[in-house]
Amino acid sequence: MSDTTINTEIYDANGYNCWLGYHLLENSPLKEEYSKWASNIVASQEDIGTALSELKRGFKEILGVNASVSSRGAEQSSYIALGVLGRGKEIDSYVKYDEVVKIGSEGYIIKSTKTNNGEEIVVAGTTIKGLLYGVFGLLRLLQTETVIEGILKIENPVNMLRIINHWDNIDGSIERGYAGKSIFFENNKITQDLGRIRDYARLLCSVGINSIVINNVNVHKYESMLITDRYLKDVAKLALIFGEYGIKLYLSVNFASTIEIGGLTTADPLDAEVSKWWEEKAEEIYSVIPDFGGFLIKADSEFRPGPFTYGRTHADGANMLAEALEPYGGLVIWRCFVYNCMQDWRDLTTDRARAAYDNFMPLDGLFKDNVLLQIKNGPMDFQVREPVSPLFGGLQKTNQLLELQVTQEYTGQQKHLCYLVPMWKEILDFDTMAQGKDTSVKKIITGSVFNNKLGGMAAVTNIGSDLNWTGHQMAQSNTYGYARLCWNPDLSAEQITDEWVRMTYSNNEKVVSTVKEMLMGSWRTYENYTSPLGIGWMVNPNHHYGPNVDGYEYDKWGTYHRADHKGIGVDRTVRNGTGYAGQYHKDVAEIYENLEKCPEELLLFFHHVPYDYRLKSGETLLQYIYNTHFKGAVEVEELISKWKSLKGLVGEEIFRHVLERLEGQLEHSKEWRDVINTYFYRKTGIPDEAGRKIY
Ligand code: GCV
Repeated sequence: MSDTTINTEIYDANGYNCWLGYHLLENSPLKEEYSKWASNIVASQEDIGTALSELKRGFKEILGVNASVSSRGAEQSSYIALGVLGRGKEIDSYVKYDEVVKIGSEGYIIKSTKTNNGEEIVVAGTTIKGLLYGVFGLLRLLQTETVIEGILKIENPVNMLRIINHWDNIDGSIERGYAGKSIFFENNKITQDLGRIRDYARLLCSVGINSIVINNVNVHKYESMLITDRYLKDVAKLALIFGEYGIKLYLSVNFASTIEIGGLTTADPLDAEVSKWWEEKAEEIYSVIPDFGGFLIKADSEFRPGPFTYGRTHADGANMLAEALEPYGGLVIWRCFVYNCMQDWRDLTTDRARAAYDNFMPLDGLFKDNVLLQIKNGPMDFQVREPVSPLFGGLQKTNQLLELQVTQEYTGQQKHLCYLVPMWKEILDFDTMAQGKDTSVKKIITGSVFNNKLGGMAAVTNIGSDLNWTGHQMAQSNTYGYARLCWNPDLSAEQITDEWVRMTYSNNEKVVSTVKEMLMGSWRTYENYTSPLGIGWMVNPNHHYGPNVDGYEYDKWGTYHRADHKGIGVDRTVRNGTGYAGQYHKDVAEIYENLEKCPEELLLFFHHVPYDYRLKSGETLLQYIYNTHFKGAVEVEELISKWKSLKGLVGEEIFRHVLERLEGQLEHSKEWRDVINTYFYRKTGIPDEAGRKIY
């Protein structure tokens, strides 16, 4: 906790500890079982202090046990042994050879063995980081009241890079932040509240995050200075704290830093002076932060500079930076969110959806080994529903990261409950067919399908300085869920949700089933009352909150949806439209191309459809829009009554806070319903078949 003089009860009551709130198991029959071995910790390695103290803290808070620590186990009847494998027989003797070989550098084993006079539990990794993950893994089992007796659990993260991106500005503001100010920056300075940073690091580590980018991808003048001596020492302090929890720190950099802060007149990646400047910069950074992760770059996008200015490619730009970082093992993460935001949306021959693929496919295979391309999940911009980017399955010779958005820019800005794990599962499971059936996104990003050296996931965080970190306390579930999917994208949404509810609120079955139901349906509910069938946007300009069908700021003509009095939707077919559907593998393209085969939830993304078109349900398109918008608002009412049924079963303050947010959501969902329905009623003149009043 950041300040020990602050009343910790207020922190607890508001959800500051998130899923590490560690409720005391009161009536659980398992408590006694756990407590037998949890009272005696056997650990002798000197550098495992963080893992040890986390374990002790967990036992104290979950079981009420003050564990004693000793260096020998055999004397006690039951005990838990803790350590890094490969450092001598004290810990190695607990783990068999065929088990050890299955534990990767970030993996762990949790094993329970019955002995003559008790039970022996072992938690071990092959590295300190793996051991830490093991400790949090064990505590998760306790928190969710899982039987440990007889367990043999070997876990390794599926994705190599599990990254959090902050869009924090150095003045303390956060681009698309809905939970207060930055926890890193304040008034152009780096925070001195390192206690909070430490709390954050342990939260992230507990769910397996191993990389963090602390500043916004839109790097302006001041942010450029983060890689100068004005800030580097303070950045190093943050890096040290994250390092203790196995997390590497990265920085977003301005592609034109040579001009912004370097005194050069060019940022041409093929200019010798420019590459020399970056080489020296890399040397300087690594001399202060030896464990520095690397750079994240947004180039040639939304007014950010990039290699196009010099007639160079993005491979030229990325590789120049990659060469500078290579001697230190640093990585360049290069975003594919490159498009012309000044495009004229009335011009039917340009289609923003095509941009990432058109820009990056020709470069496949031209990037250095320490470059990764970071690709947004969809071709547009984190809309409530989009198809998966065709770069997944398209790119084969390039390291790739999937970029998701945890912060709810277009999904209710943490004023609305919108649990995104079900959406992310669909994205990860999407079959690109690139190498026949079962070439899913989740496989591609591990690097295993195309033998890429690096891969993983990144997401824009929803974290800020609010006491509960995420504004809407329930939005913590999105942070948790994202991280758990990075660790293992095969986990089901149900399991992740179950864990989160149990760890955050309680193991009370009514709480578990009710909150799970609320979370699992909330994305669909949000979609119901907002933008239908993949058409996207429909938001107010700039801040992107609230309904405005023609409002998207980059389309001042209000034409992106191609709505007129007869129909709506964008024809992206190869046959008649923008040709975007043809960017997918032919088996997928064929489905999107074909009006009858196209998944209905993406109908308007791929096709221009008349309002009287009949959907599979038998409803006309127009009636579907009316129906879902009425339904969405009703579903929010149901969310409220579900939550109210938990009064007395969750903490009072959290109960009040969530209820308040849900009531706000109800008002806004009605506004959405009315604005969207009225828009289409006015366009078509056709009333609702059920005779409901459209305002
Ligand atoms: C950081 C969208 C957001 C921008 C964001 C951009 C990006 O356009 O509205 O705020 O900029 O995506 O991902 O770079």
